[in-house]
Amino acid sequence: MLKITSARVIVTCPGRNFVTLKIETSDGVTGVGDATLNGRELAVASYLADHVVPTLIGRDAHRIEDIWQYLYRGAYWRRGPVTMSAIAAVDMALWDIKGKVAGLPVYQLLGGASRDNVMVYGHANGVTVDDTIDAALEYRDQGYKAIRLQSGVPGLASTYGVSKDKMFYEPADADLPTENLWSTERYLRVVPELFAAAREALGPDIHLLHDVHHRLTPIEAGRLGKDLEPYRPFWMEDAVPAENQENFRLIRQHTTTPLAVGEIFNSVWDAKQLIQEQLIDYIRATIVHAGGITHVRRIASFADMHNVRTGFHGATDLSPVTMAAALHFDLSVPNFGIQEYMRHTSETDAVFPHAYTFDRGALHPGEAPGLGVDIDEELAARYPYKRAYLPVNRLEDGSMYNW
Ligand code: EZ4
Ligand code: CO
Repeated sequence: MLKITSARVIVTCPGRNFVTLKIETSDGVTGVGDATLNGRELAVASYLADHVVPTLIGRDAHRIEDIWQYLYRGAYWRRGPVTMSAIAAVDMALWDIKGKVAGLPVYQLLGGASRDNVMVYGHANGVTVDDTIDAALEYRDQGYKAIRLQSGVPGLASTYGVSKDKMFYEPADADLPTENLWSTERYLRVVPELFAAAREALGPDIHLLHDVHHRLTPIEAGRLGKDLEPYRPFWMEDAVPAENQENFRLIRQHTTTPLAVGEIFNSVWDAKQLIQEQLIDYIRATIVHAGGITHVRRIASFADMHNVRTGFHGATDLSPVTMAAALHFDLSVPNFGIQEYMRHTSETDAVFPHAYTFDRGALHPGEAPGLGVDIDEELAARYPYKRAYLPVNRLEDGSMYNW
């Protein structure tokens, strides 16, 4: 038995906030897990420190599945982003420990590599269509095979996905939520223009992606999907909020543009109908917000049975610990589609030294035992938590809308 002797929650802000769990065992082997929930970080930190950690001490770190079930069923209150991020952190740390004890990278424990490396997509954005195309050309020159395109919308001061900084995009940018304005009509005019220009500038071989970020109704999404069809997008993401999974039927009836959804899902139940009825093509549920490696394995196997592939979330609020875990998973899972990749700042990379590497549009998790990522606690302590919120969104008449 490999006893869990301690578990610490570390909150740090090397440019942005991260919540990390570090588990220690009787043999001195340690593991790390990510528990970051953007804009609600301290809720998960408390869930872990106050309610999960006391129940972990003395348990066998090797019993990953049993501990997962203990934390999920044993809480009585199932699911939800706070609970599932906390469970994910424990789960990632235990896989890290198991890999270190075995002397193997986690992808080997998951069945070994199904591919040579993990195709990622980068984020090209700009205030205008032309700026966005310039940014996309830079990504292509760096070797990216897939690029997400987001441009500003004429008449709107700011919108999701458009950054002041070309290298980094960080939406949680203020200690109280920033207010954005939204107009569906203006937006629906600009996106087809953006894709027409991008196809022309980038040629037929580059995969082009777009994130609607929950802004449309199903019929509007159907129309946008149809308008984009001539430019062969890789996917249209989060076209509508997905509380109502049936909404995707209507979108499907109107377009052959592939659909991706799920970065805010916490469990397989959030996607059950979407997957079972093949209403989507890519599931974006990711390790940290959907219960860890143990649970995304279930989601991915269920998706595989229905010809749905993975396309995990990989924005900057997913720490290098989640990125490492995702890459081990992506390398091994049979029905992999693509992995999102937004570069972390050098401050973040220094706090989380990692074995994964980028080469011409693809990432590889590396061969270090476990997840191949750690947290430099001394350095982390130099960056205290700083409250930061995601923006909120309003329509032009002042009504609250989805951000
Ligand atoms: O807005 O991760 O596809 N990526 C995204 C992200 C999300 C942030 C929210 O924390 O939609 O940019
Ligand atoms: Co998204």
